[in-house]
Amino acid sequence: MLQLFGHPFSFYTWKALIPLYEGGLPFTFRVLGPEHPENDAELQLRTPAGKFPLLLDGGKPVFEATGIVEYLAATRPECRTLLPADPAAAAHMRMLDRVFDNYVMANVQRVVGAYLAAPAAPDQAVIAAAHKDLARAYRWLEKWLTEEGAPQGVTLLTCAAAPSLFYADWVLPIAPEGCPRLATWRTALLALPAVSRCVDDARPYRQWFPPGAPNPDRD
Ligand SMILES: N[C@@H](CCC(=O)N[C@@H](CS)C(=O)NCC(=O)O)C(=O)O
Repeated sequence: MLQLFGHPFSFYTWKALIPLYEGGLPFTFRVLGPEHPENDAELQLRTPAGKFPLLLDGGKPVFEATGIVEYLAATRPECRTLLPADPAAAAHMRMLDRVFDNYVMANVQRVVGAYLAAPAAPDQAVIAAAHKDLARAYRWLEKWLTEEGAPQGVTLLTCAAAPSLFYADWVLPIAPEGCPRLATWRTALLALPAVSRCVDDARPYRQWFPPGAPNPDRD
């Protein structure tokens, strides 16, 4: 039986949950938090940095969200289509996966980090720099979508893009006037059953989002 260590509100946990849900794979969700100290103890023991998600397949630990998606694609027939069979297409998808972690999610984390460090007076210079870099990533993604079109199916790209664009839009809204394709793609991603399940399961925790969650009537 697979075991996933993570939290329903964590974007990198979503990245691992999406392929599990999409593939209909049975797993035990070992939620992290003060109510389950034993889960945190095991996470600390099994991972190099204590970061989540962590997947346990029997006794085998698999960490880094992308590593988990890759592992599921390699070991579970239900997940084989997460990566293209063609090696060049797979390499292209892996490159795009890095764009979402390094230039979308990392900038969301910079803003979140500024609020965690000083909730009442977050460093405005840090926030402005993160917004600038995020806006640049949005422009690049809009151009990419114009050239290549919105990706189809549930793949590694879905696992990377859906959580990062979900939270990025909370930090710096993706303006439909400036980035219409990106805004439309985000909406389409959130409508995928595996993704909407993550969004719904995270609703009770929205007040935890350090910069403040948007109006509850929009995702
Ligand atoms: N590179 C890691 C990043 C994971 C990560 O930053 N996870 C966050 C939760 S979304 C975390 O563990 N935060 C707690 C910490 O940094 O101690 C991955 O892709 O899995």
